[in-house]
Amino acid sequence: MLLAMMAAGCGREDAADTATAPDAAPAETAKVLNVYNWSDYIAEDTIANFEKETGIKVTYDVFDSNEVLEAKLMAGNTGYDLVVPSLTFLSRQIQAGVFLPLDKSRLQNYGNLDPAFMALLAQNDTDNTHSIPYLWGTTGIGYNVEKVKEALGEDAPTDSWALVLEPENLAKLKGCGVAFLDTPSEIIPPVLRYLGEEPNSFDEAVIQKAVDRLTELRPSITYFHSSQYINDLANGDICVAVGWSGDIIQAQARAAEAAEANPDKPGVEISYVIPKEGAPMWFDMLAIPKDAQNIDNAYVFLDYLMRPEVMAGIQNYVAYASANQAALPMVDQAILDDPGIYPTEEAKKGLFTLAVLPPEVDRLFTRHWTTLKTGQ
Ligand code: SPD
Repeated sequence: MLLAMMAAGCGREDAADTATAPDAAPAETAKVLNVYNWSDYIAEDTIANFEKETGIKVTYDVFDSNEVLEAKLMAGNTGYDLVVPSLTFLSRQIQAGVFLPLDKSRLQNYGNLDPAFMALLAQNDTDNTHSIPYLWGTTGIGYNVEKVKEALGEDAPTDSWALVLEPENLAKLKGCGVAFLDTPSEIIPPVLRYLGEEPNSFDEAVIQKAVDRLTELRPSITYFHSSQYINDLANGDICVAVGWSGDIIQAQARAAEAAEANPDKPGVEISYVIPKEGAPMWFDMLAIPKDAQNIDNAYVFLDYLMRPEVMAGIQNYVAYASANQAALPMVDQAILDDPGIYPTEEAKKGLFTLAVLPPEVDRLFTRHWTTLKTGQ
């Protein structure tokens, strides 16, 4: 199922161009929409084009961690009409009754979504009742090719988690700057996988092994942050980041643009790798909170996002994969061919999804994470 879903060209021949003008919002609805999405996760013109076409004014706020979004959702009254949790977080938020069931008859472009993908996602959102897939990606390693070579030599293990999870390697990279995502739910599983353990283990003793390794690595980690690494990699301020696929590919693009603009300055070459031991893959989902105030407008925006040309424009800008099969013919060939965005058959074998964490494991992760970051 996973493999079929990730075939870059899947369903391309069948892709129907179902682009349509969005429904106009009913006259009594305020022409506003409040969206809460991940940072660096939409094209420059997506919102402006939507506002121009519909007259709906969008307030667009950003976050960079599921934990932050979840805290708001669980507290209620977020003020948002559309939010974008990752699938595993969405799953427990559904259990908590946070989202509105979607009326698919209001989404004319729903048929653009790949059915194989939808079946996979239905494992966490039964019958795809509450959510629509936005973008998906992997968690891997971004690195500055030149600086890593300088620090670790020609044989640097750039295809392996050993690059960042072996303390002696990370100690050598410390001088040029190391960033890790600031989220235990994304970091503990790949550390466990590298250590030969079940990445989604809920066993305290097994989790402790990852924590011990991270504690050993801690003196070499410059910072934990889930978005700052894009610019820092692009500017050469750090040389390695454990981060999200598209974000690192955005760093690559920003570095290339800077090099073009300043041909006299030495350029920065960034690579993204899905380590050979395997890596997390994840799906970010669009959902409407139950207490949303502008539900009609949220539907109009959801349908707009599912138009092939809109989704392809987003993908071409943020370098992530989508589940919109009708968009594929409009996605740049460079994106479709990039193994960091659409993984190779070999890489797909090692990808794993993240588990929905029970509350006690979630609390354990948070406790370990605080100690790791603050030393207390
Ligand atoms: N800059 C946008 C990154 C989006 C990452 N989504 C993360 C999902 C993690 N499970």
